[in-house]
Amino acid sequence: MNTETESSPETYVLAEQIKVDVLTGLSASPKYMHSKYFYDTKGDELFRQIMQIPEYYLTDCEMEIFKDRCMDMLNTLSAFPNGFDLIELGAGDAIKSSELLKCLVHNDINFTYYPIDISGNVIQLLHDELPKRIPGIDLQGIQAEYFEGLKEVVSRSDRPKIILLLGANIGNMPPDEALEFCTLLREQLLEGDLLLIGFDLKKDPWVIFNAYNDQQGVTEQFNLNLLTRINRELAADFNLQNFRHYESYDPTNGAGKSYLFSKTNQTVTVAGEEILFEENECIFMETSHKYSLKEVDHFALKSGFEPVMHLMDSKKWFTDVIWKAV
Ligand code: AVJ
Repeated sequence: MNTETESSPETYVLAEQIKVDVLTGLSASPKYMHSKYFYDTKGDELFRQIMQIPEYYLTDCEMEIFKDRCMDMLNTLSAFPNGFDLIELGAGDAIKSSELLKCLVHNDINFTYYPIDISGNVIQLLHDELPKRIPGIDLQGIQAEYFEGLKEVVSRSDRPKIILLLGANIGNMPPDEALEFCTLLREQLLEGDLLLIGFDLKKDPWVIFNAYNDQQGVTEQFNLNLLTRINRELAADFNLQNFRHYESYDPTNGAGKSYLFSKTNQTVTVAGEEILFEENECIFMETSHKYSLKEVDHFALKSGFEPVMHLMDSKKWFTDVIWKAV
């Protein structure tokens, strides 16, 4: 499955959607884009590179949690004697969740793993690779957005659900949207179902700033790649040399934001429409919101969950929490 070359009905809908979203965002003031569109094949690869750069601590911290604490997770997660569905929203390469999956399989826990990802490329890779890494795994990948995919699983199976939302993916939403997201998620679940969710924590603001403003410039390439994608998919003519990345982090509220700004006055054509940029005008590309532990607990209670467990890395920079639907 490859969203760029396939011409199935779903791909057509996706193509229409990206066009509407991009034109809406570029006609707004300030201009913005949806960060979900970062992840085409090249974007997936650039994000894998981001996870390797020294400044991007999030992956290492969460990996440490999954390497060290799987048995603790397992005790809480294996509370369903007749098995469960383990649904990972935004599975990506599933490296972190693989630690947990291995642990569950080795302990003969009865479950089906449903990785859901917007990238068909990612789902294909998981189907090729995961059964080799974790023999015996019951795997059903779904290419979809989060709720679409979740509804699909609910229609296929009525077993209890455990949702994984790792990698601070929830950080891509501003707090009010994130809260609404958790509330909607809760509505898809039954009492007793579980959610294991990662939040990047507030910390030394320079550490956060540097994670999104790396020396090698991979984050800039990651942002610029969305313009390349738009050039290809929406017959646009962005000149990448005319845009630069800018990052901001506000330690008073935890809001990390990334932008591309126009280096000059210019006109760009996107899907037949002319978009004017003034010198230094910004496109708001992505939110990466940071929380305190207290805010995380508050989120659980406000969205219909009860916090069951907090797991943290040794630096206390990142947390994976387990919430129970009440
Ligand atoms: C995939 C949303 C967790 O916000 O940290 C990394 C994406 N963007 N560097 C994040 C990202 C720039 C990442 N998430």
